[in-house]
Amino acid sequence: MANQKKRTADHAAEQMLGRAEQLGIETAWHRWEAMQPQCGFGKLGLCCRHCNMGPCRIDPFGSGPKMGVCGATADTIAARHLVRMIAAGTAAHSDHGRGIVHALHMFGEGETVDYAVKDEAKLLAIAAEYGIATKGVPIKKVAAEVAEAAYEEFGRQFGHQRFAERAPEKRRQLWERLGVSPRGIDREVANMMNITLMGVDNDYKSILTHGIRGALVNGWGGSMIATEMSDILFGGPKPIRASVNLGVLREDEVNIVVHGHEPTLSEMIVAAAQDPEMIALAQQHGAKGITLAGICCTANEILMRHGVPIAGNFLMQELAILTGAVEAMIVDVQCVMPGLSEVTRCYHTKLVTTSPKCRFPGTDVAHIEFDEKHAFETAKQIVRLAIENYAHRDQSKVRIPQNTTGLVAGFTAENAFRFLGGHYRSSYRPLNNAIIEGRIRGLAGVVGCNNPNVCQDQAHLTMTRELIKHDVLVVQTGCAAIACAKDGLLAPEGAALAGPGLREICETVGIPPVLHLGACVDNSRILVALCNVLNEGGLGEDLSDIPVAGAAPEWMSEKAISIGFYVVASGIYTVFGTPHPVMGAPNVTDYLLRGMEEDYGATFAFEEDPIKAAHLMIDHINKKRAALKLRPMLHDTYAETDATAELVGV
Ligand code: SF4
Ligand code: MSK
Repeated sequence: MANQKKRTADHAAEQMLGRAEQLGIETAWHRWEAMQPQCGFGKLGLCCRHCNMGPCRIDPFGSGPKMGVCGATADTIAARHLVRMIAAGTAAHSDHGRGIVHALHMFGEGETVDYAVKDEAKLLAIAAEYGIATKGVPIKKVAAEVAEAAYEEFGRQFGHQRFAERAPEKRRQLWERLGVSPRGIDREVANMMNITLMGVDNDYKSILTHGIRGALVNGWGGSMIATEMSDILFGGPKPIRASVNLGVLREDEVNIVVHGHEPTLSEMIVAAAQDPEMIALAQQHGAKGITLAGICCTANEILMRHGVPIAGNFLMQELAILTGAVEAMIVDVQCVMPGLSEVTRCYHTKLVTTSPKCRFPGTDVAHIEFDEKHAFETAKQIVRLAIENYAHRDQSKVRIPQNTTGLVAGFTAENAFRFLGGHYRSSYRPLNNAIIEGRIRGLAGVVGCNNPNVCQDQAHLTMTRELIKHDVLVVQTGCAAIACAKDGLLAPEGAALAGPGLREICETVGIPPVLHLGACVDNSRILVALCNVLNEGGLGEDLSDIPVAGAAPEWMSEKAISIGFYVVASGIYTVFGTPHPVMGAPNVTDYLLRGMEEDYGATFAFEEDPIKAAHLMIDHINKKRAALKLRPMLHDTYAETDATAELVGV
């Protein structure tokens, strides 16, 4: 296979792809290449299978059909499909949140001894926000009541999400006016599925409006609940050092990789892997110890709370198995590739599914169902299985790339920007002042997945380097954060690549120029952080006033579509790398790229070139700076050097 360089910017991934080809093992990259050319109708959003009169497809260019059998136009078809993507993304993040609430409730009711409240201050703060009395009330009872109040957000029949009240007054009024204040979580998901049924909503703009409300219920509901309840149960993250990339796996230890999203499982696996009984058992089996590493957002969850190393991001799940050194890959839900079982069949690696929501066909995948009541025992059972599998490892097949990079993770809306003021000025004031005075140009959130349709990590790295070079402080979540961690941008030394204003601040305070804010659900931390920026004063009255932009340069998941919509509907301009599947629908495309400005004060942009995308973001940030009448940048590198950027990793 030619052109390996273009498949990934990561040298460890490149080595493992070579290994895959040597052994004739297929990965997502190979399957993507075999899939070319991919369906043009699908890419443009012009095919529909919503009823049995179809499937239908619209001919965007020639004299073929311009309507489905039912009469649906390109705009109706594309809008319906996009909103079903939002529904899936919102459902995924929100069900994750529901799982954490369930664990908190079980703790409160005394039904599990494996979980406890690790952040009492946050529990009390959320209780106050929910209007729950706490004075003299035992902590377990408070936990149960907070969990019950959070459950109500899912089934809410009246009013709107309580966390949506965190949004600035102006934004909430706008949402009310446009009819998109997010109501009950389950209601919004059901509503999106209903209105996109054949013969319900046929007006593209009305369909999109339902979708926007369904996305807002994710950002200001399901995801925010997931983040807040996780902090209560597992502790609010604090800055912590760790390392990343496949080199974190050890030749002489039992390697366990945990992959998926929900920390209820991964937290227990961390505890089990550190249990002296388990370590002794590993030694009895001839290993020096146990190495636990993560993939995808589960990796981010246990990285930010425990410093557990990360093996890689989304596209590296199969490559981790290809090292030949993984005794067990433990998965729960989301972003778990069906192709994993094919790769594990070539090795001794045991694939362990743990959720009734995520099963694989066949008998060679172990299913050990995880529940909150027996959480630690189940985690130990899984770790034991991995240890016993060490004897089956064929050392002649082991190839672990030696690549690792250091990083600092564990920033939150509560702690991230306080570091800018050091211990003595613990507020958002230093951040706001740095923006106002022109040392920091603005903020950017670069988030999202990997996708073999672009060179792995390259867009994340190129865009992020370009942004920090021009004094934009970047925050990240998900696989984007892992990509930049592998490149060293999440280490304090990454400040050497920042523009003069940002570099000076990072070096003074000792933070990286790119802050890791957690998993995909933790994009809610970015919303809260931006509300704190507004509350601090001096940068406008609404989220759309702040010099900030978002991006998902390598998006893959439907969750990214849901995130994108709640971010734009919150007033933040957002650039996606590859377009949403709507480009064959002229009115839908026009609304996303232009029309949303009038309604929400922000739009999407689609730009595959990460340098051009970064410049779109910087131009937007500059426009917002000008509207706020902020001072010119102290050192305006952008004006001087905007043509000098280069793609990273080719
Ligand atoms: Fe075709 Fe309309 Fe049925 Fe879609 S809903 S498959 S466009 S007939
Ligand atoms: S894990 S949703 S590939 S960021 Fe959250 Fe990564 Fe995207 Fe999954």
